[in-house]
Parts: sequence; C-alpha cells; structure tokens
Amino acid sequence: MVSMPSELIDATYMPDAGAAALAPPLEGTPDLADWKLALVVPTLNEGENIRRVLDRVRSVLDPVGVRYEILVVDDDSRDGTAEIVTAVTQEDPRVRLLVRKGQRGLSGAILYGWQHTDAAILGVMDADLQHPPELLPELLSAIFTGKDLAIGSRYTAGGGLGEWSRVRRLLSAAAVWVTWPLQKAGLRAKDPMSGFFLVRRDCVSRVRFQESGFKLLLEILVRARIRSVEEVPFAFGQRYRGASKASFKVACDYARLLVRLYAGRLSLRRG
Ligand SMILES: Nc1nc2c(ncn2[C@@H]2O[C@H](COP(=O)(O)OP(=O)(O)O)[C@@H](O)[C@H]2O)c(=O)[nH]1
Ligand SMILES: [Mg+2]
Repeated sequence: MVSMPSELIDATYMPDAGAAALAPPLEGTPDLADWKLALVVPTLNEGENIRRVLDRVRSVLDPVGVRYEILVVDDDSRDGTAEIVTAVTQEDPRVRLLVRKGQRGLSGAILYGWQHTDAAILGVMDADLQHPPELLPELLSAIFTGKDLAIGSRYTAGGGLGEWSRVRRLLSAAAVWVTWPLQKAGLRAKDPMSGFFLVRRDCVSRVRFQESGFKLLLEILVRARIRSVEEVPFAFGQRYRGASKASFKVACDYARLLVRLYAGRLSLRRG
C-alpha cells in the first residue's frame, strides 16, 4: 500500500499513487499478473449481506488471474458489518476493512477506498447483491482491451431495472436524461447513474470530486480524463437483505451535483 500525505486523505482530490500504480501498456496480449484491481464495496449496515458478497466476488475473481484487493469502506455501521469483515480479513489478506468515523456519503466512501490503494484499476460494487459479481470478468476484460471506463449498465441493450415501479422507472429515465447535455459528445453513457464500474486510475487521479454525492460515475464521466467507455449490460437485482439507504437527501445531493456540473459547463463556455 502507498502512504498518502495526510492532507490528501481528507481532500476530495484523487491522489496520484506514483509509478507503481501505472497501468501496464496495452500492446499485445495483456499479462494479467501486471494489473491490480482494487474493488471498493461501500457499506452502511450491510451485516446480512457482506459475507455473501465477499465470498461471491472472490470466487468470481480467483479464476481470472488478476491481482486484486477488496476494500470494504464502512461508515461505522452498528449492525456488526465491521466485525464480519474483520473475520474475513483474517482468512484472506486481499480483503481489507477501512472504517470511517463520523462521516457519511457514498461518493466519499468510494474515494476514500481508492485513496488507500496503489491499484491501477479502481472499481466499485454495492454490498447488497443488486450488482452481480459475475459481471466483473467482463468489466475487467473491457479495461484489459483498452477502455478507460467499464460500466455495469442497466440501460444498454440486454440490461434491465428488475422489478421497479413505472413511476420509479420514469424518474430514473428523467434523471439520466438531464445528464445528456453534460456528458461529453461521443463518450455518452446510457447509464451514468450506475454504481457498478471500473476505471483506470490514471484517468481519475488529480481530479477533484464531490464527496457528499451518491453518483460518482456521473462526475467521472463529466470531469475525469476519460477517452473511451464500454457499457456491459446487466439486470439490476433485488437487494438481498436489509434496507436501501437512498433517501430524500440523496435526491437533493444529486440535484446539487447537477447544478454544480452545469455551472462548471457554463463557466467553461464563457471562459
Ligand atoms: N460507506 C457508505 N456506504 C453507503 C452509504 N450509503 C449507501 N452506502 C452503500 O452503498 C451501496 C448502495 O446503497 P443502497 O442503499 O443499496 O442504494 P440503492 O441501491 O440506490 O437503494 C450499499 O452497499 C450501501 O451499503 C454511505 O453513506 N456510506
Ligand atoms: Mg442497493
């Protein structure tokens, strides 16, 4: 692991992790042993799900042959999540637990995990099994074949939203639609709100992100140095156990993020 200057840890900047984290060149057949993936699994009271998620992710990634670590970033859950993860870390050092005290926010949790690894491929996946770990090899293969960003996508052909009500589908479609003018022409993702994606570290390092949001992918699409995107379809599953943390505050954070991104776009045009 790389040690970061302490002033960077609390900032919203994604630090550079130095040469160790540079992705290997893509010419020829990639040697998977040259790559390392850090998959963040953010948790807030996911004690009933986390063991199952960690077991499934490891059984999917082990046969791929890539080096990896799974960083569970827990915001001080009160349901035993950390204790369960600690037990797994003792069996398997590739699983690491990072606990944040007195902090909340999904984007901040993901960035915190990414700041504590030297991996060249950074990723995120929910802890409630709505994201099938079985998609990870396909997402990895998109990165290995030269894409900067690989998105588990509910909106691309073959993907799906599961058992959502018509109102929720409409709201989600509207939330995607408003991102269209913000996204870069030629690189637009159909599912910019996905919480399941992998990105090359060199595309996001030294970019400043909003910690309080729930939709880090949209910020990455708009503000990071992304040159190519692949969307891999998947069907959004049902939460395995426990309750969703999406709330009115999450919707407000999303509105604030949109305002900030639109304001940034307008000031760029004027400048
Ligand atoms: N560390 C951390 N994880 C969070 C936070 N909010 C949500 N999560 C995790 O983010 C993932 C997605 O949250 P979820 O409630 O399932 O959202 P939904 O799928 O939109 O209903 C889950 O793994 C949650 O445990 C947070 O504030 N901090
Ligand atoms: Mg969920």
